Amino acid sequence: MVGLALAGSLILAPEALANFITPKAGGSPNANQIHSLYVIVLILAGVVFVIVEGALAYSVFKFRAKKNRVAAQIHGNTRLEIGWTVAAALILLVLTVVTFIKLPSIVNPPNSDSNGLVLSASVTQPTPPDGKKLTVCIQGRQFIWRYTYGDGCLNDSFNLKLPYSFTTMEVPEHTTVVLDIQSSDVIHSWWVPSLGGKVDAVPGYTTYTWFKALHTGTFRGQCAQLCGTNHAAMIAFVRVVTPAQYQAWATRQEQLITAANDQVGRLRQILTSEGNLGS
Ligand SMILES: [Cu+2]
Repeated sequence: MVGLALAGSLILAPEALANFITPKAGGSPNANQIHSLYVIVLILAGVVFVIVEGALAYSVFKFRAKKNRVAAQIHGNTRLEIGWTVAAALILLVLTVVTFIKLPSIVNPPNSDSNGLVLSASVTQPTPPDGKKLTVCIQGRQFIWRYTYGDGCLNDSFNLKLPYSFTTMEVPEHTTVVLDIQSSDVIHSWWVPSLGGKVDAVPGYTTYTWFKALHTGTFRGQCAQLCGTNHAAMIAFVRVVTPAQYQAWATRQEQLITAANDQVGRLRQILTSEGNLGS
């Protein structure tokens, strides 16, 4: 019955169980590939489960102990034993081949769509075939995510006055977004399930992943590595907007940052002229 229920749930309710027994997907091609690989493995495992448990249940019933009968003493069945050994090896072979066929589409970023937005063309990080992408640097710190947008965000974001934001990442749809991930304190883990795999933010290293949002909307994520007392509050949102909306947002952020810097500069001047600020 358990086997039948499992098989039934596999066949009948992919929607209802979409986020229950399989990974989230739908936001980015790599997330979709991870999802379909998971489903292939799950179905194969389900078939094996039903066959093995079915044979077990059948045998327990068919050959149950009966009064006044002596059990047959048999040695085994060579053909059967070779058969299930070969079958198991074949299943592993199929899973290996399918996995290696799918891996490149999970690991390597594809080109942006023609209606996407292309902001940079650098070749130092994982890069789509045409080299065009939006780079976003992610910095994990106790207990918030910081995002800096654009080429040079890893080393020179301050001088370049690149736009930045916290907690909510703003990105254009149909655009390949390559993420450079770092941490300033302990190990964190970047994970927005609908947009692909989970990648650790490790102090002293830069790790990479990517996504290409298939449509606008807001996707939720969460630091997936216990990083301290406020780990549970370390949430992340990715807000996917149209390319035009993204550019307007980035321009506005740059203006706000420039205005804030000017204000600090003026305050510094006043304080210095009054002798209230040491040089
Ligand atoms: Cu964290």
